[in-house]
Amino acid sequence: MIKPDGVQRGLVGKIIARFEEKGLKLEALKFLRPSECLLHQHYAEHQGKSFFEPLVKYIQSGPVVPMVWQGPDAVKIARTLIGSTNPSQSPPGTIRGDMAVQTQKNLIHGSDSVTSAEREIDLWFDNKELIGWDRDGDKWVLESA
Ligand code: IDP
Repeated sequence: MIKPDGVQRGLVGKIIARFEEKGLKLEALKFLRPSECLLHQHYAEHQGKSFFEPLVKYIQSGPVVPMVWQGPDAVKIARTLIGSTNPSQSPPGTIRGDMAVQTQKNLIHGSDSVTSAEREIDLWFDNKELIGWDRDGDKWVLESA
């Protein structure tokens, strides 16, 4: 999910390009202002931490771009493309390493496991919004296509 700082800074296209260029396949995307209730569920694991309320307020401060990217090892690949939570410890070449400075405004959220990805996809999308499609170029990206 591209956070409000990514949208406000006009980085949506650049961030999406990183995932497309890597070879992951876009399965769903939308543009919305998330409710407080949705964010409380999304960040449930951080409830009670000092940064929780400021984090929810910041994510609610503007529209965000939730997306679903699909592919072999997609969660691992996406986390590598995104970089470390703290952009100052994120190497050049990563989204956070190249385009962000501090931990809270680190541009993008990425699911940290397949289980969280399934939970988060369910929170942010209806089943009918997930678009299954055949990508012609997959034979040049995937071993098995
Ligand atoms: P992640 O986004 O890299 O998976 P998490 O630990 O799940 O990192 O934290 C969720 C989000 O909460 C971070 O991306 C960041 O925006 C914010 N956050 C985490 N730790 C801090 C902190 O110590 N100060 C301010 N914001 C934080």
